[in-house]
Amino acid sequence: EDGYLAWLPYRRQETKEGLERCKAYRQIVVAAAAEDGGAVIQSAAAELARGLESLSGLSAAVVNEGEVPESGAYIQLALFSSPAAGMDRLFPAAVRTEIGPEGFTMQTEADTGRIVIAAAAPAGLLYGAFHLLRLFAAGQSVDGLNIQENPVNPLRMINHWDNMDGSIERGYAGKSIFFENNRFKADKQRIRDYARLLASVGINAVSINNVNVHKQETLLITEEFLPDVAEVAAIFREYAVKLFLSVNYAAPVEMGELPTADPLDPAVQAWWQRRTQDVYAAIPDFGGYVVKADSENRPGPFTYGRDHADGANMLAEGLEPYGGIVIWRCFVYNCKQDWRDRKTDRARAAYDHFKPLDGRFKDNVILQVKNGPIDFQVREPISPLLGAMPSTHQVLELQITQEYTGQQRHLCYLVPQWREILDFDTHLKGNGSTVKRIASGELHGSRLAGIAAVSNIGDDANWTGHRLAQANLYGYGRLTWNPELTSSAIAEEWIRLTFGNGSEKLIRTVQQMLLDSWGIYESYTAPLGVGFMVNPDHHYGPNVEGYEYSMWGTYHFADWQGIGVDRTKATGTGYTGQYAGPNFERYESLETCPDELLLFFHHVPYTHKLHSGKTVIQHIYDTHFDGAEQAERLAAQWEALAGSMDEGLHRQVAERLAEQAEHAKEWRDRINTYFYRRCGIADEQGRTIY
Ligand code: BDP
Repeated sequence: EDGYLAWLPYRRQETKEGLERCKAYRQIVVAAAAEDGGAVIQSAAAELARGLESLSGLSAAVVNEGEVPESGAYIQLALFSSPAAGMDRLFPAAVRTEIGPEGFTMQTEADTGRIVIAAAAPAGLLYGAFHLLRLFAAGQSVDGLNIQENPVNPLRMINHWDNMDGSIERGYAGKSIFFENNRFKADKQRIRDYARLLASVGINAVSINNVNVHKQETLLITEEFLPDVAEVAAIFREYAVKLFLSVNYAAPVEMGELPTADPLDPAVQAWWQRRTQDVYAAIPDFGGYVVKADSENRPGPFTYGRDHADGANMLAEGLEPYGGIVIWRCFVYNCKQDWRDRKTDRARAAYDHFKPLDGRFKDNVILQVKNGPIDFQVREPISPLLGAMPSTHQVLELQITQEYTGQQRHLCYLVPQWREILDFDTHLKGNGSTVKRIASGELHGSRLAGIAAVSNIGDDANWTGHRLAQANLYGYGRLTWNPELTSSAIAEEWIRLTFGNGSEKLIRTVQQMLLDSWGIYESYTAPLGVGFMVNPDHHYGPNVEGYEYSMWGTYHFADWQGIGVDRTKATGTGYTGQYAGPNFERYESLETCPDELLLFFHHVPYTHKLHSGKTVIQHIYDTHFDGAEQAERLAAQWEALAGSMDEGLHRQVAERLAEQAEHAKEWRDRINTYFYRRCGIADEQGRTIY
């Protein structure tokens, strides 16, 4: 089993009851006129038929109203506006007003058993169809359903960092599914299958090329490639996913058409308007542009003495007539800093650059803010910029691809981390000003809001390299739809869909492995929130001083006496001052700073006592010995599942877990040895430190 079907294999139902249920619902009726967004509704119906066919082992079909048996169960997809029988009774006005443009409601009619999925618009029917399929696949009863669902986040996006040569920046699962040899791939089947996966977890937007836009990708908005882009957009459209492109801020210059990219130059403005017009001529529902500007050597408005608002607004103007948006990234910092300068703090940069611009952005600009102030580390505080610009739209940026969390060779289920991020209280508008309320747009009443995340897929047979890393893509979608879902519930859903319901032992074991994995990874890598300690460039594996004397601004300042970055207002870089009241106080003071972030905020001696009662150095030793042991335990837990799943699938994951266990020992020894030699303090338990 190669894993290509991911969480949609729709395995034959294991129980008699489950099987009977799926057999009963093999007819799908569409009650909507063809002009009502036909393609998406067709996808919804086709998915139901395909799923039920596979779950029941019998053929299933989409039939006309007239072909439906008078009695008996079937599934009906209906827009509120459609004339289907009984709609007013099943979905009275009070219910309909609760359902947003992408939401759905679903009911089982008591007397007939008919399940009606109803929505205001086609996308809702698609999400409802996948929701119902999840229930069938999990072997749950569908009697008496009465469900109302709306996605919490308006924008639920995936960012691809794919290059047209086929490579993927920070990709750990093969090559691009979109591009090869500087062109689009001819075979689009894989893109179609990907669109299904995305829609099945509620993703509604995708950008297909890297934020670092090189020469070739600059041409994506030209006549050379727009027909291909349009073809891909059409595939996604059938699954209600909007297509975006990353653009090169200096495109007019790069393409040799203008001498400048100054956003205030009328020729530059006209250039972008013309290009944007071409894009919309090819793709009328194009989403907009994703922009990384003035960041890590990318061009931007700074070159012309302009600021980010000038830059973003210029692009926004071109998109405005078509309803398009600019997603402007806030990952802006000095990547050529002097490592000897302790006062320049990369963590401060996004807030310092963007906060003063609040209120200056056009209404079709969204700022995209990474979850932490540095760069997707296993542990970081929440970016203080999130929510700090009440008059500006923002989306939260997460990283599904495991750049710093084991690169899909180590197991690291990231949903618990994302839950923590979303549940974090910024206190910006009093208690309860959580990141999830900022992301959803609710806290500041933002029209545009949501979550974007960097993709973890490639053309590996199973999409994600590590089969269990599929749970991160699945979990990202589900959590973005509803941030109240728990990490463990999402894990269980994914396991049941992926492996079936046959073995309770398998379900519980894999669930526990997933839930433990983030903590395990954290325990054998960089300690107490200090971050990095990875090999430069590719970022895999331990290298304690890999970035310590470089220009990237990611330092830990370990010496023979202590370690950590003083980011306090009192004596350090003042970064803590970017947080609202209670968070500022909590991080500023050594007494209240949480252990797991201690070294992010404070420089302390190795003998400093944590709240746990341990010294920093003993904590480092203990967590690293323990983490390596637990990585071995993961492998053993998986081993015990041999025989309860497809052999090839079992072997593939077993190999990765074995590598992880080995590699965790290397992490343990490199970190422990480094600190032991620096400070000379022995491990209380006398374990081997080289
Ligand atoms: C870092 C990656 C780099 C990206 C950059 C970004 O190492 O490859 O280009 O973020 O987000 O995590 O732009």
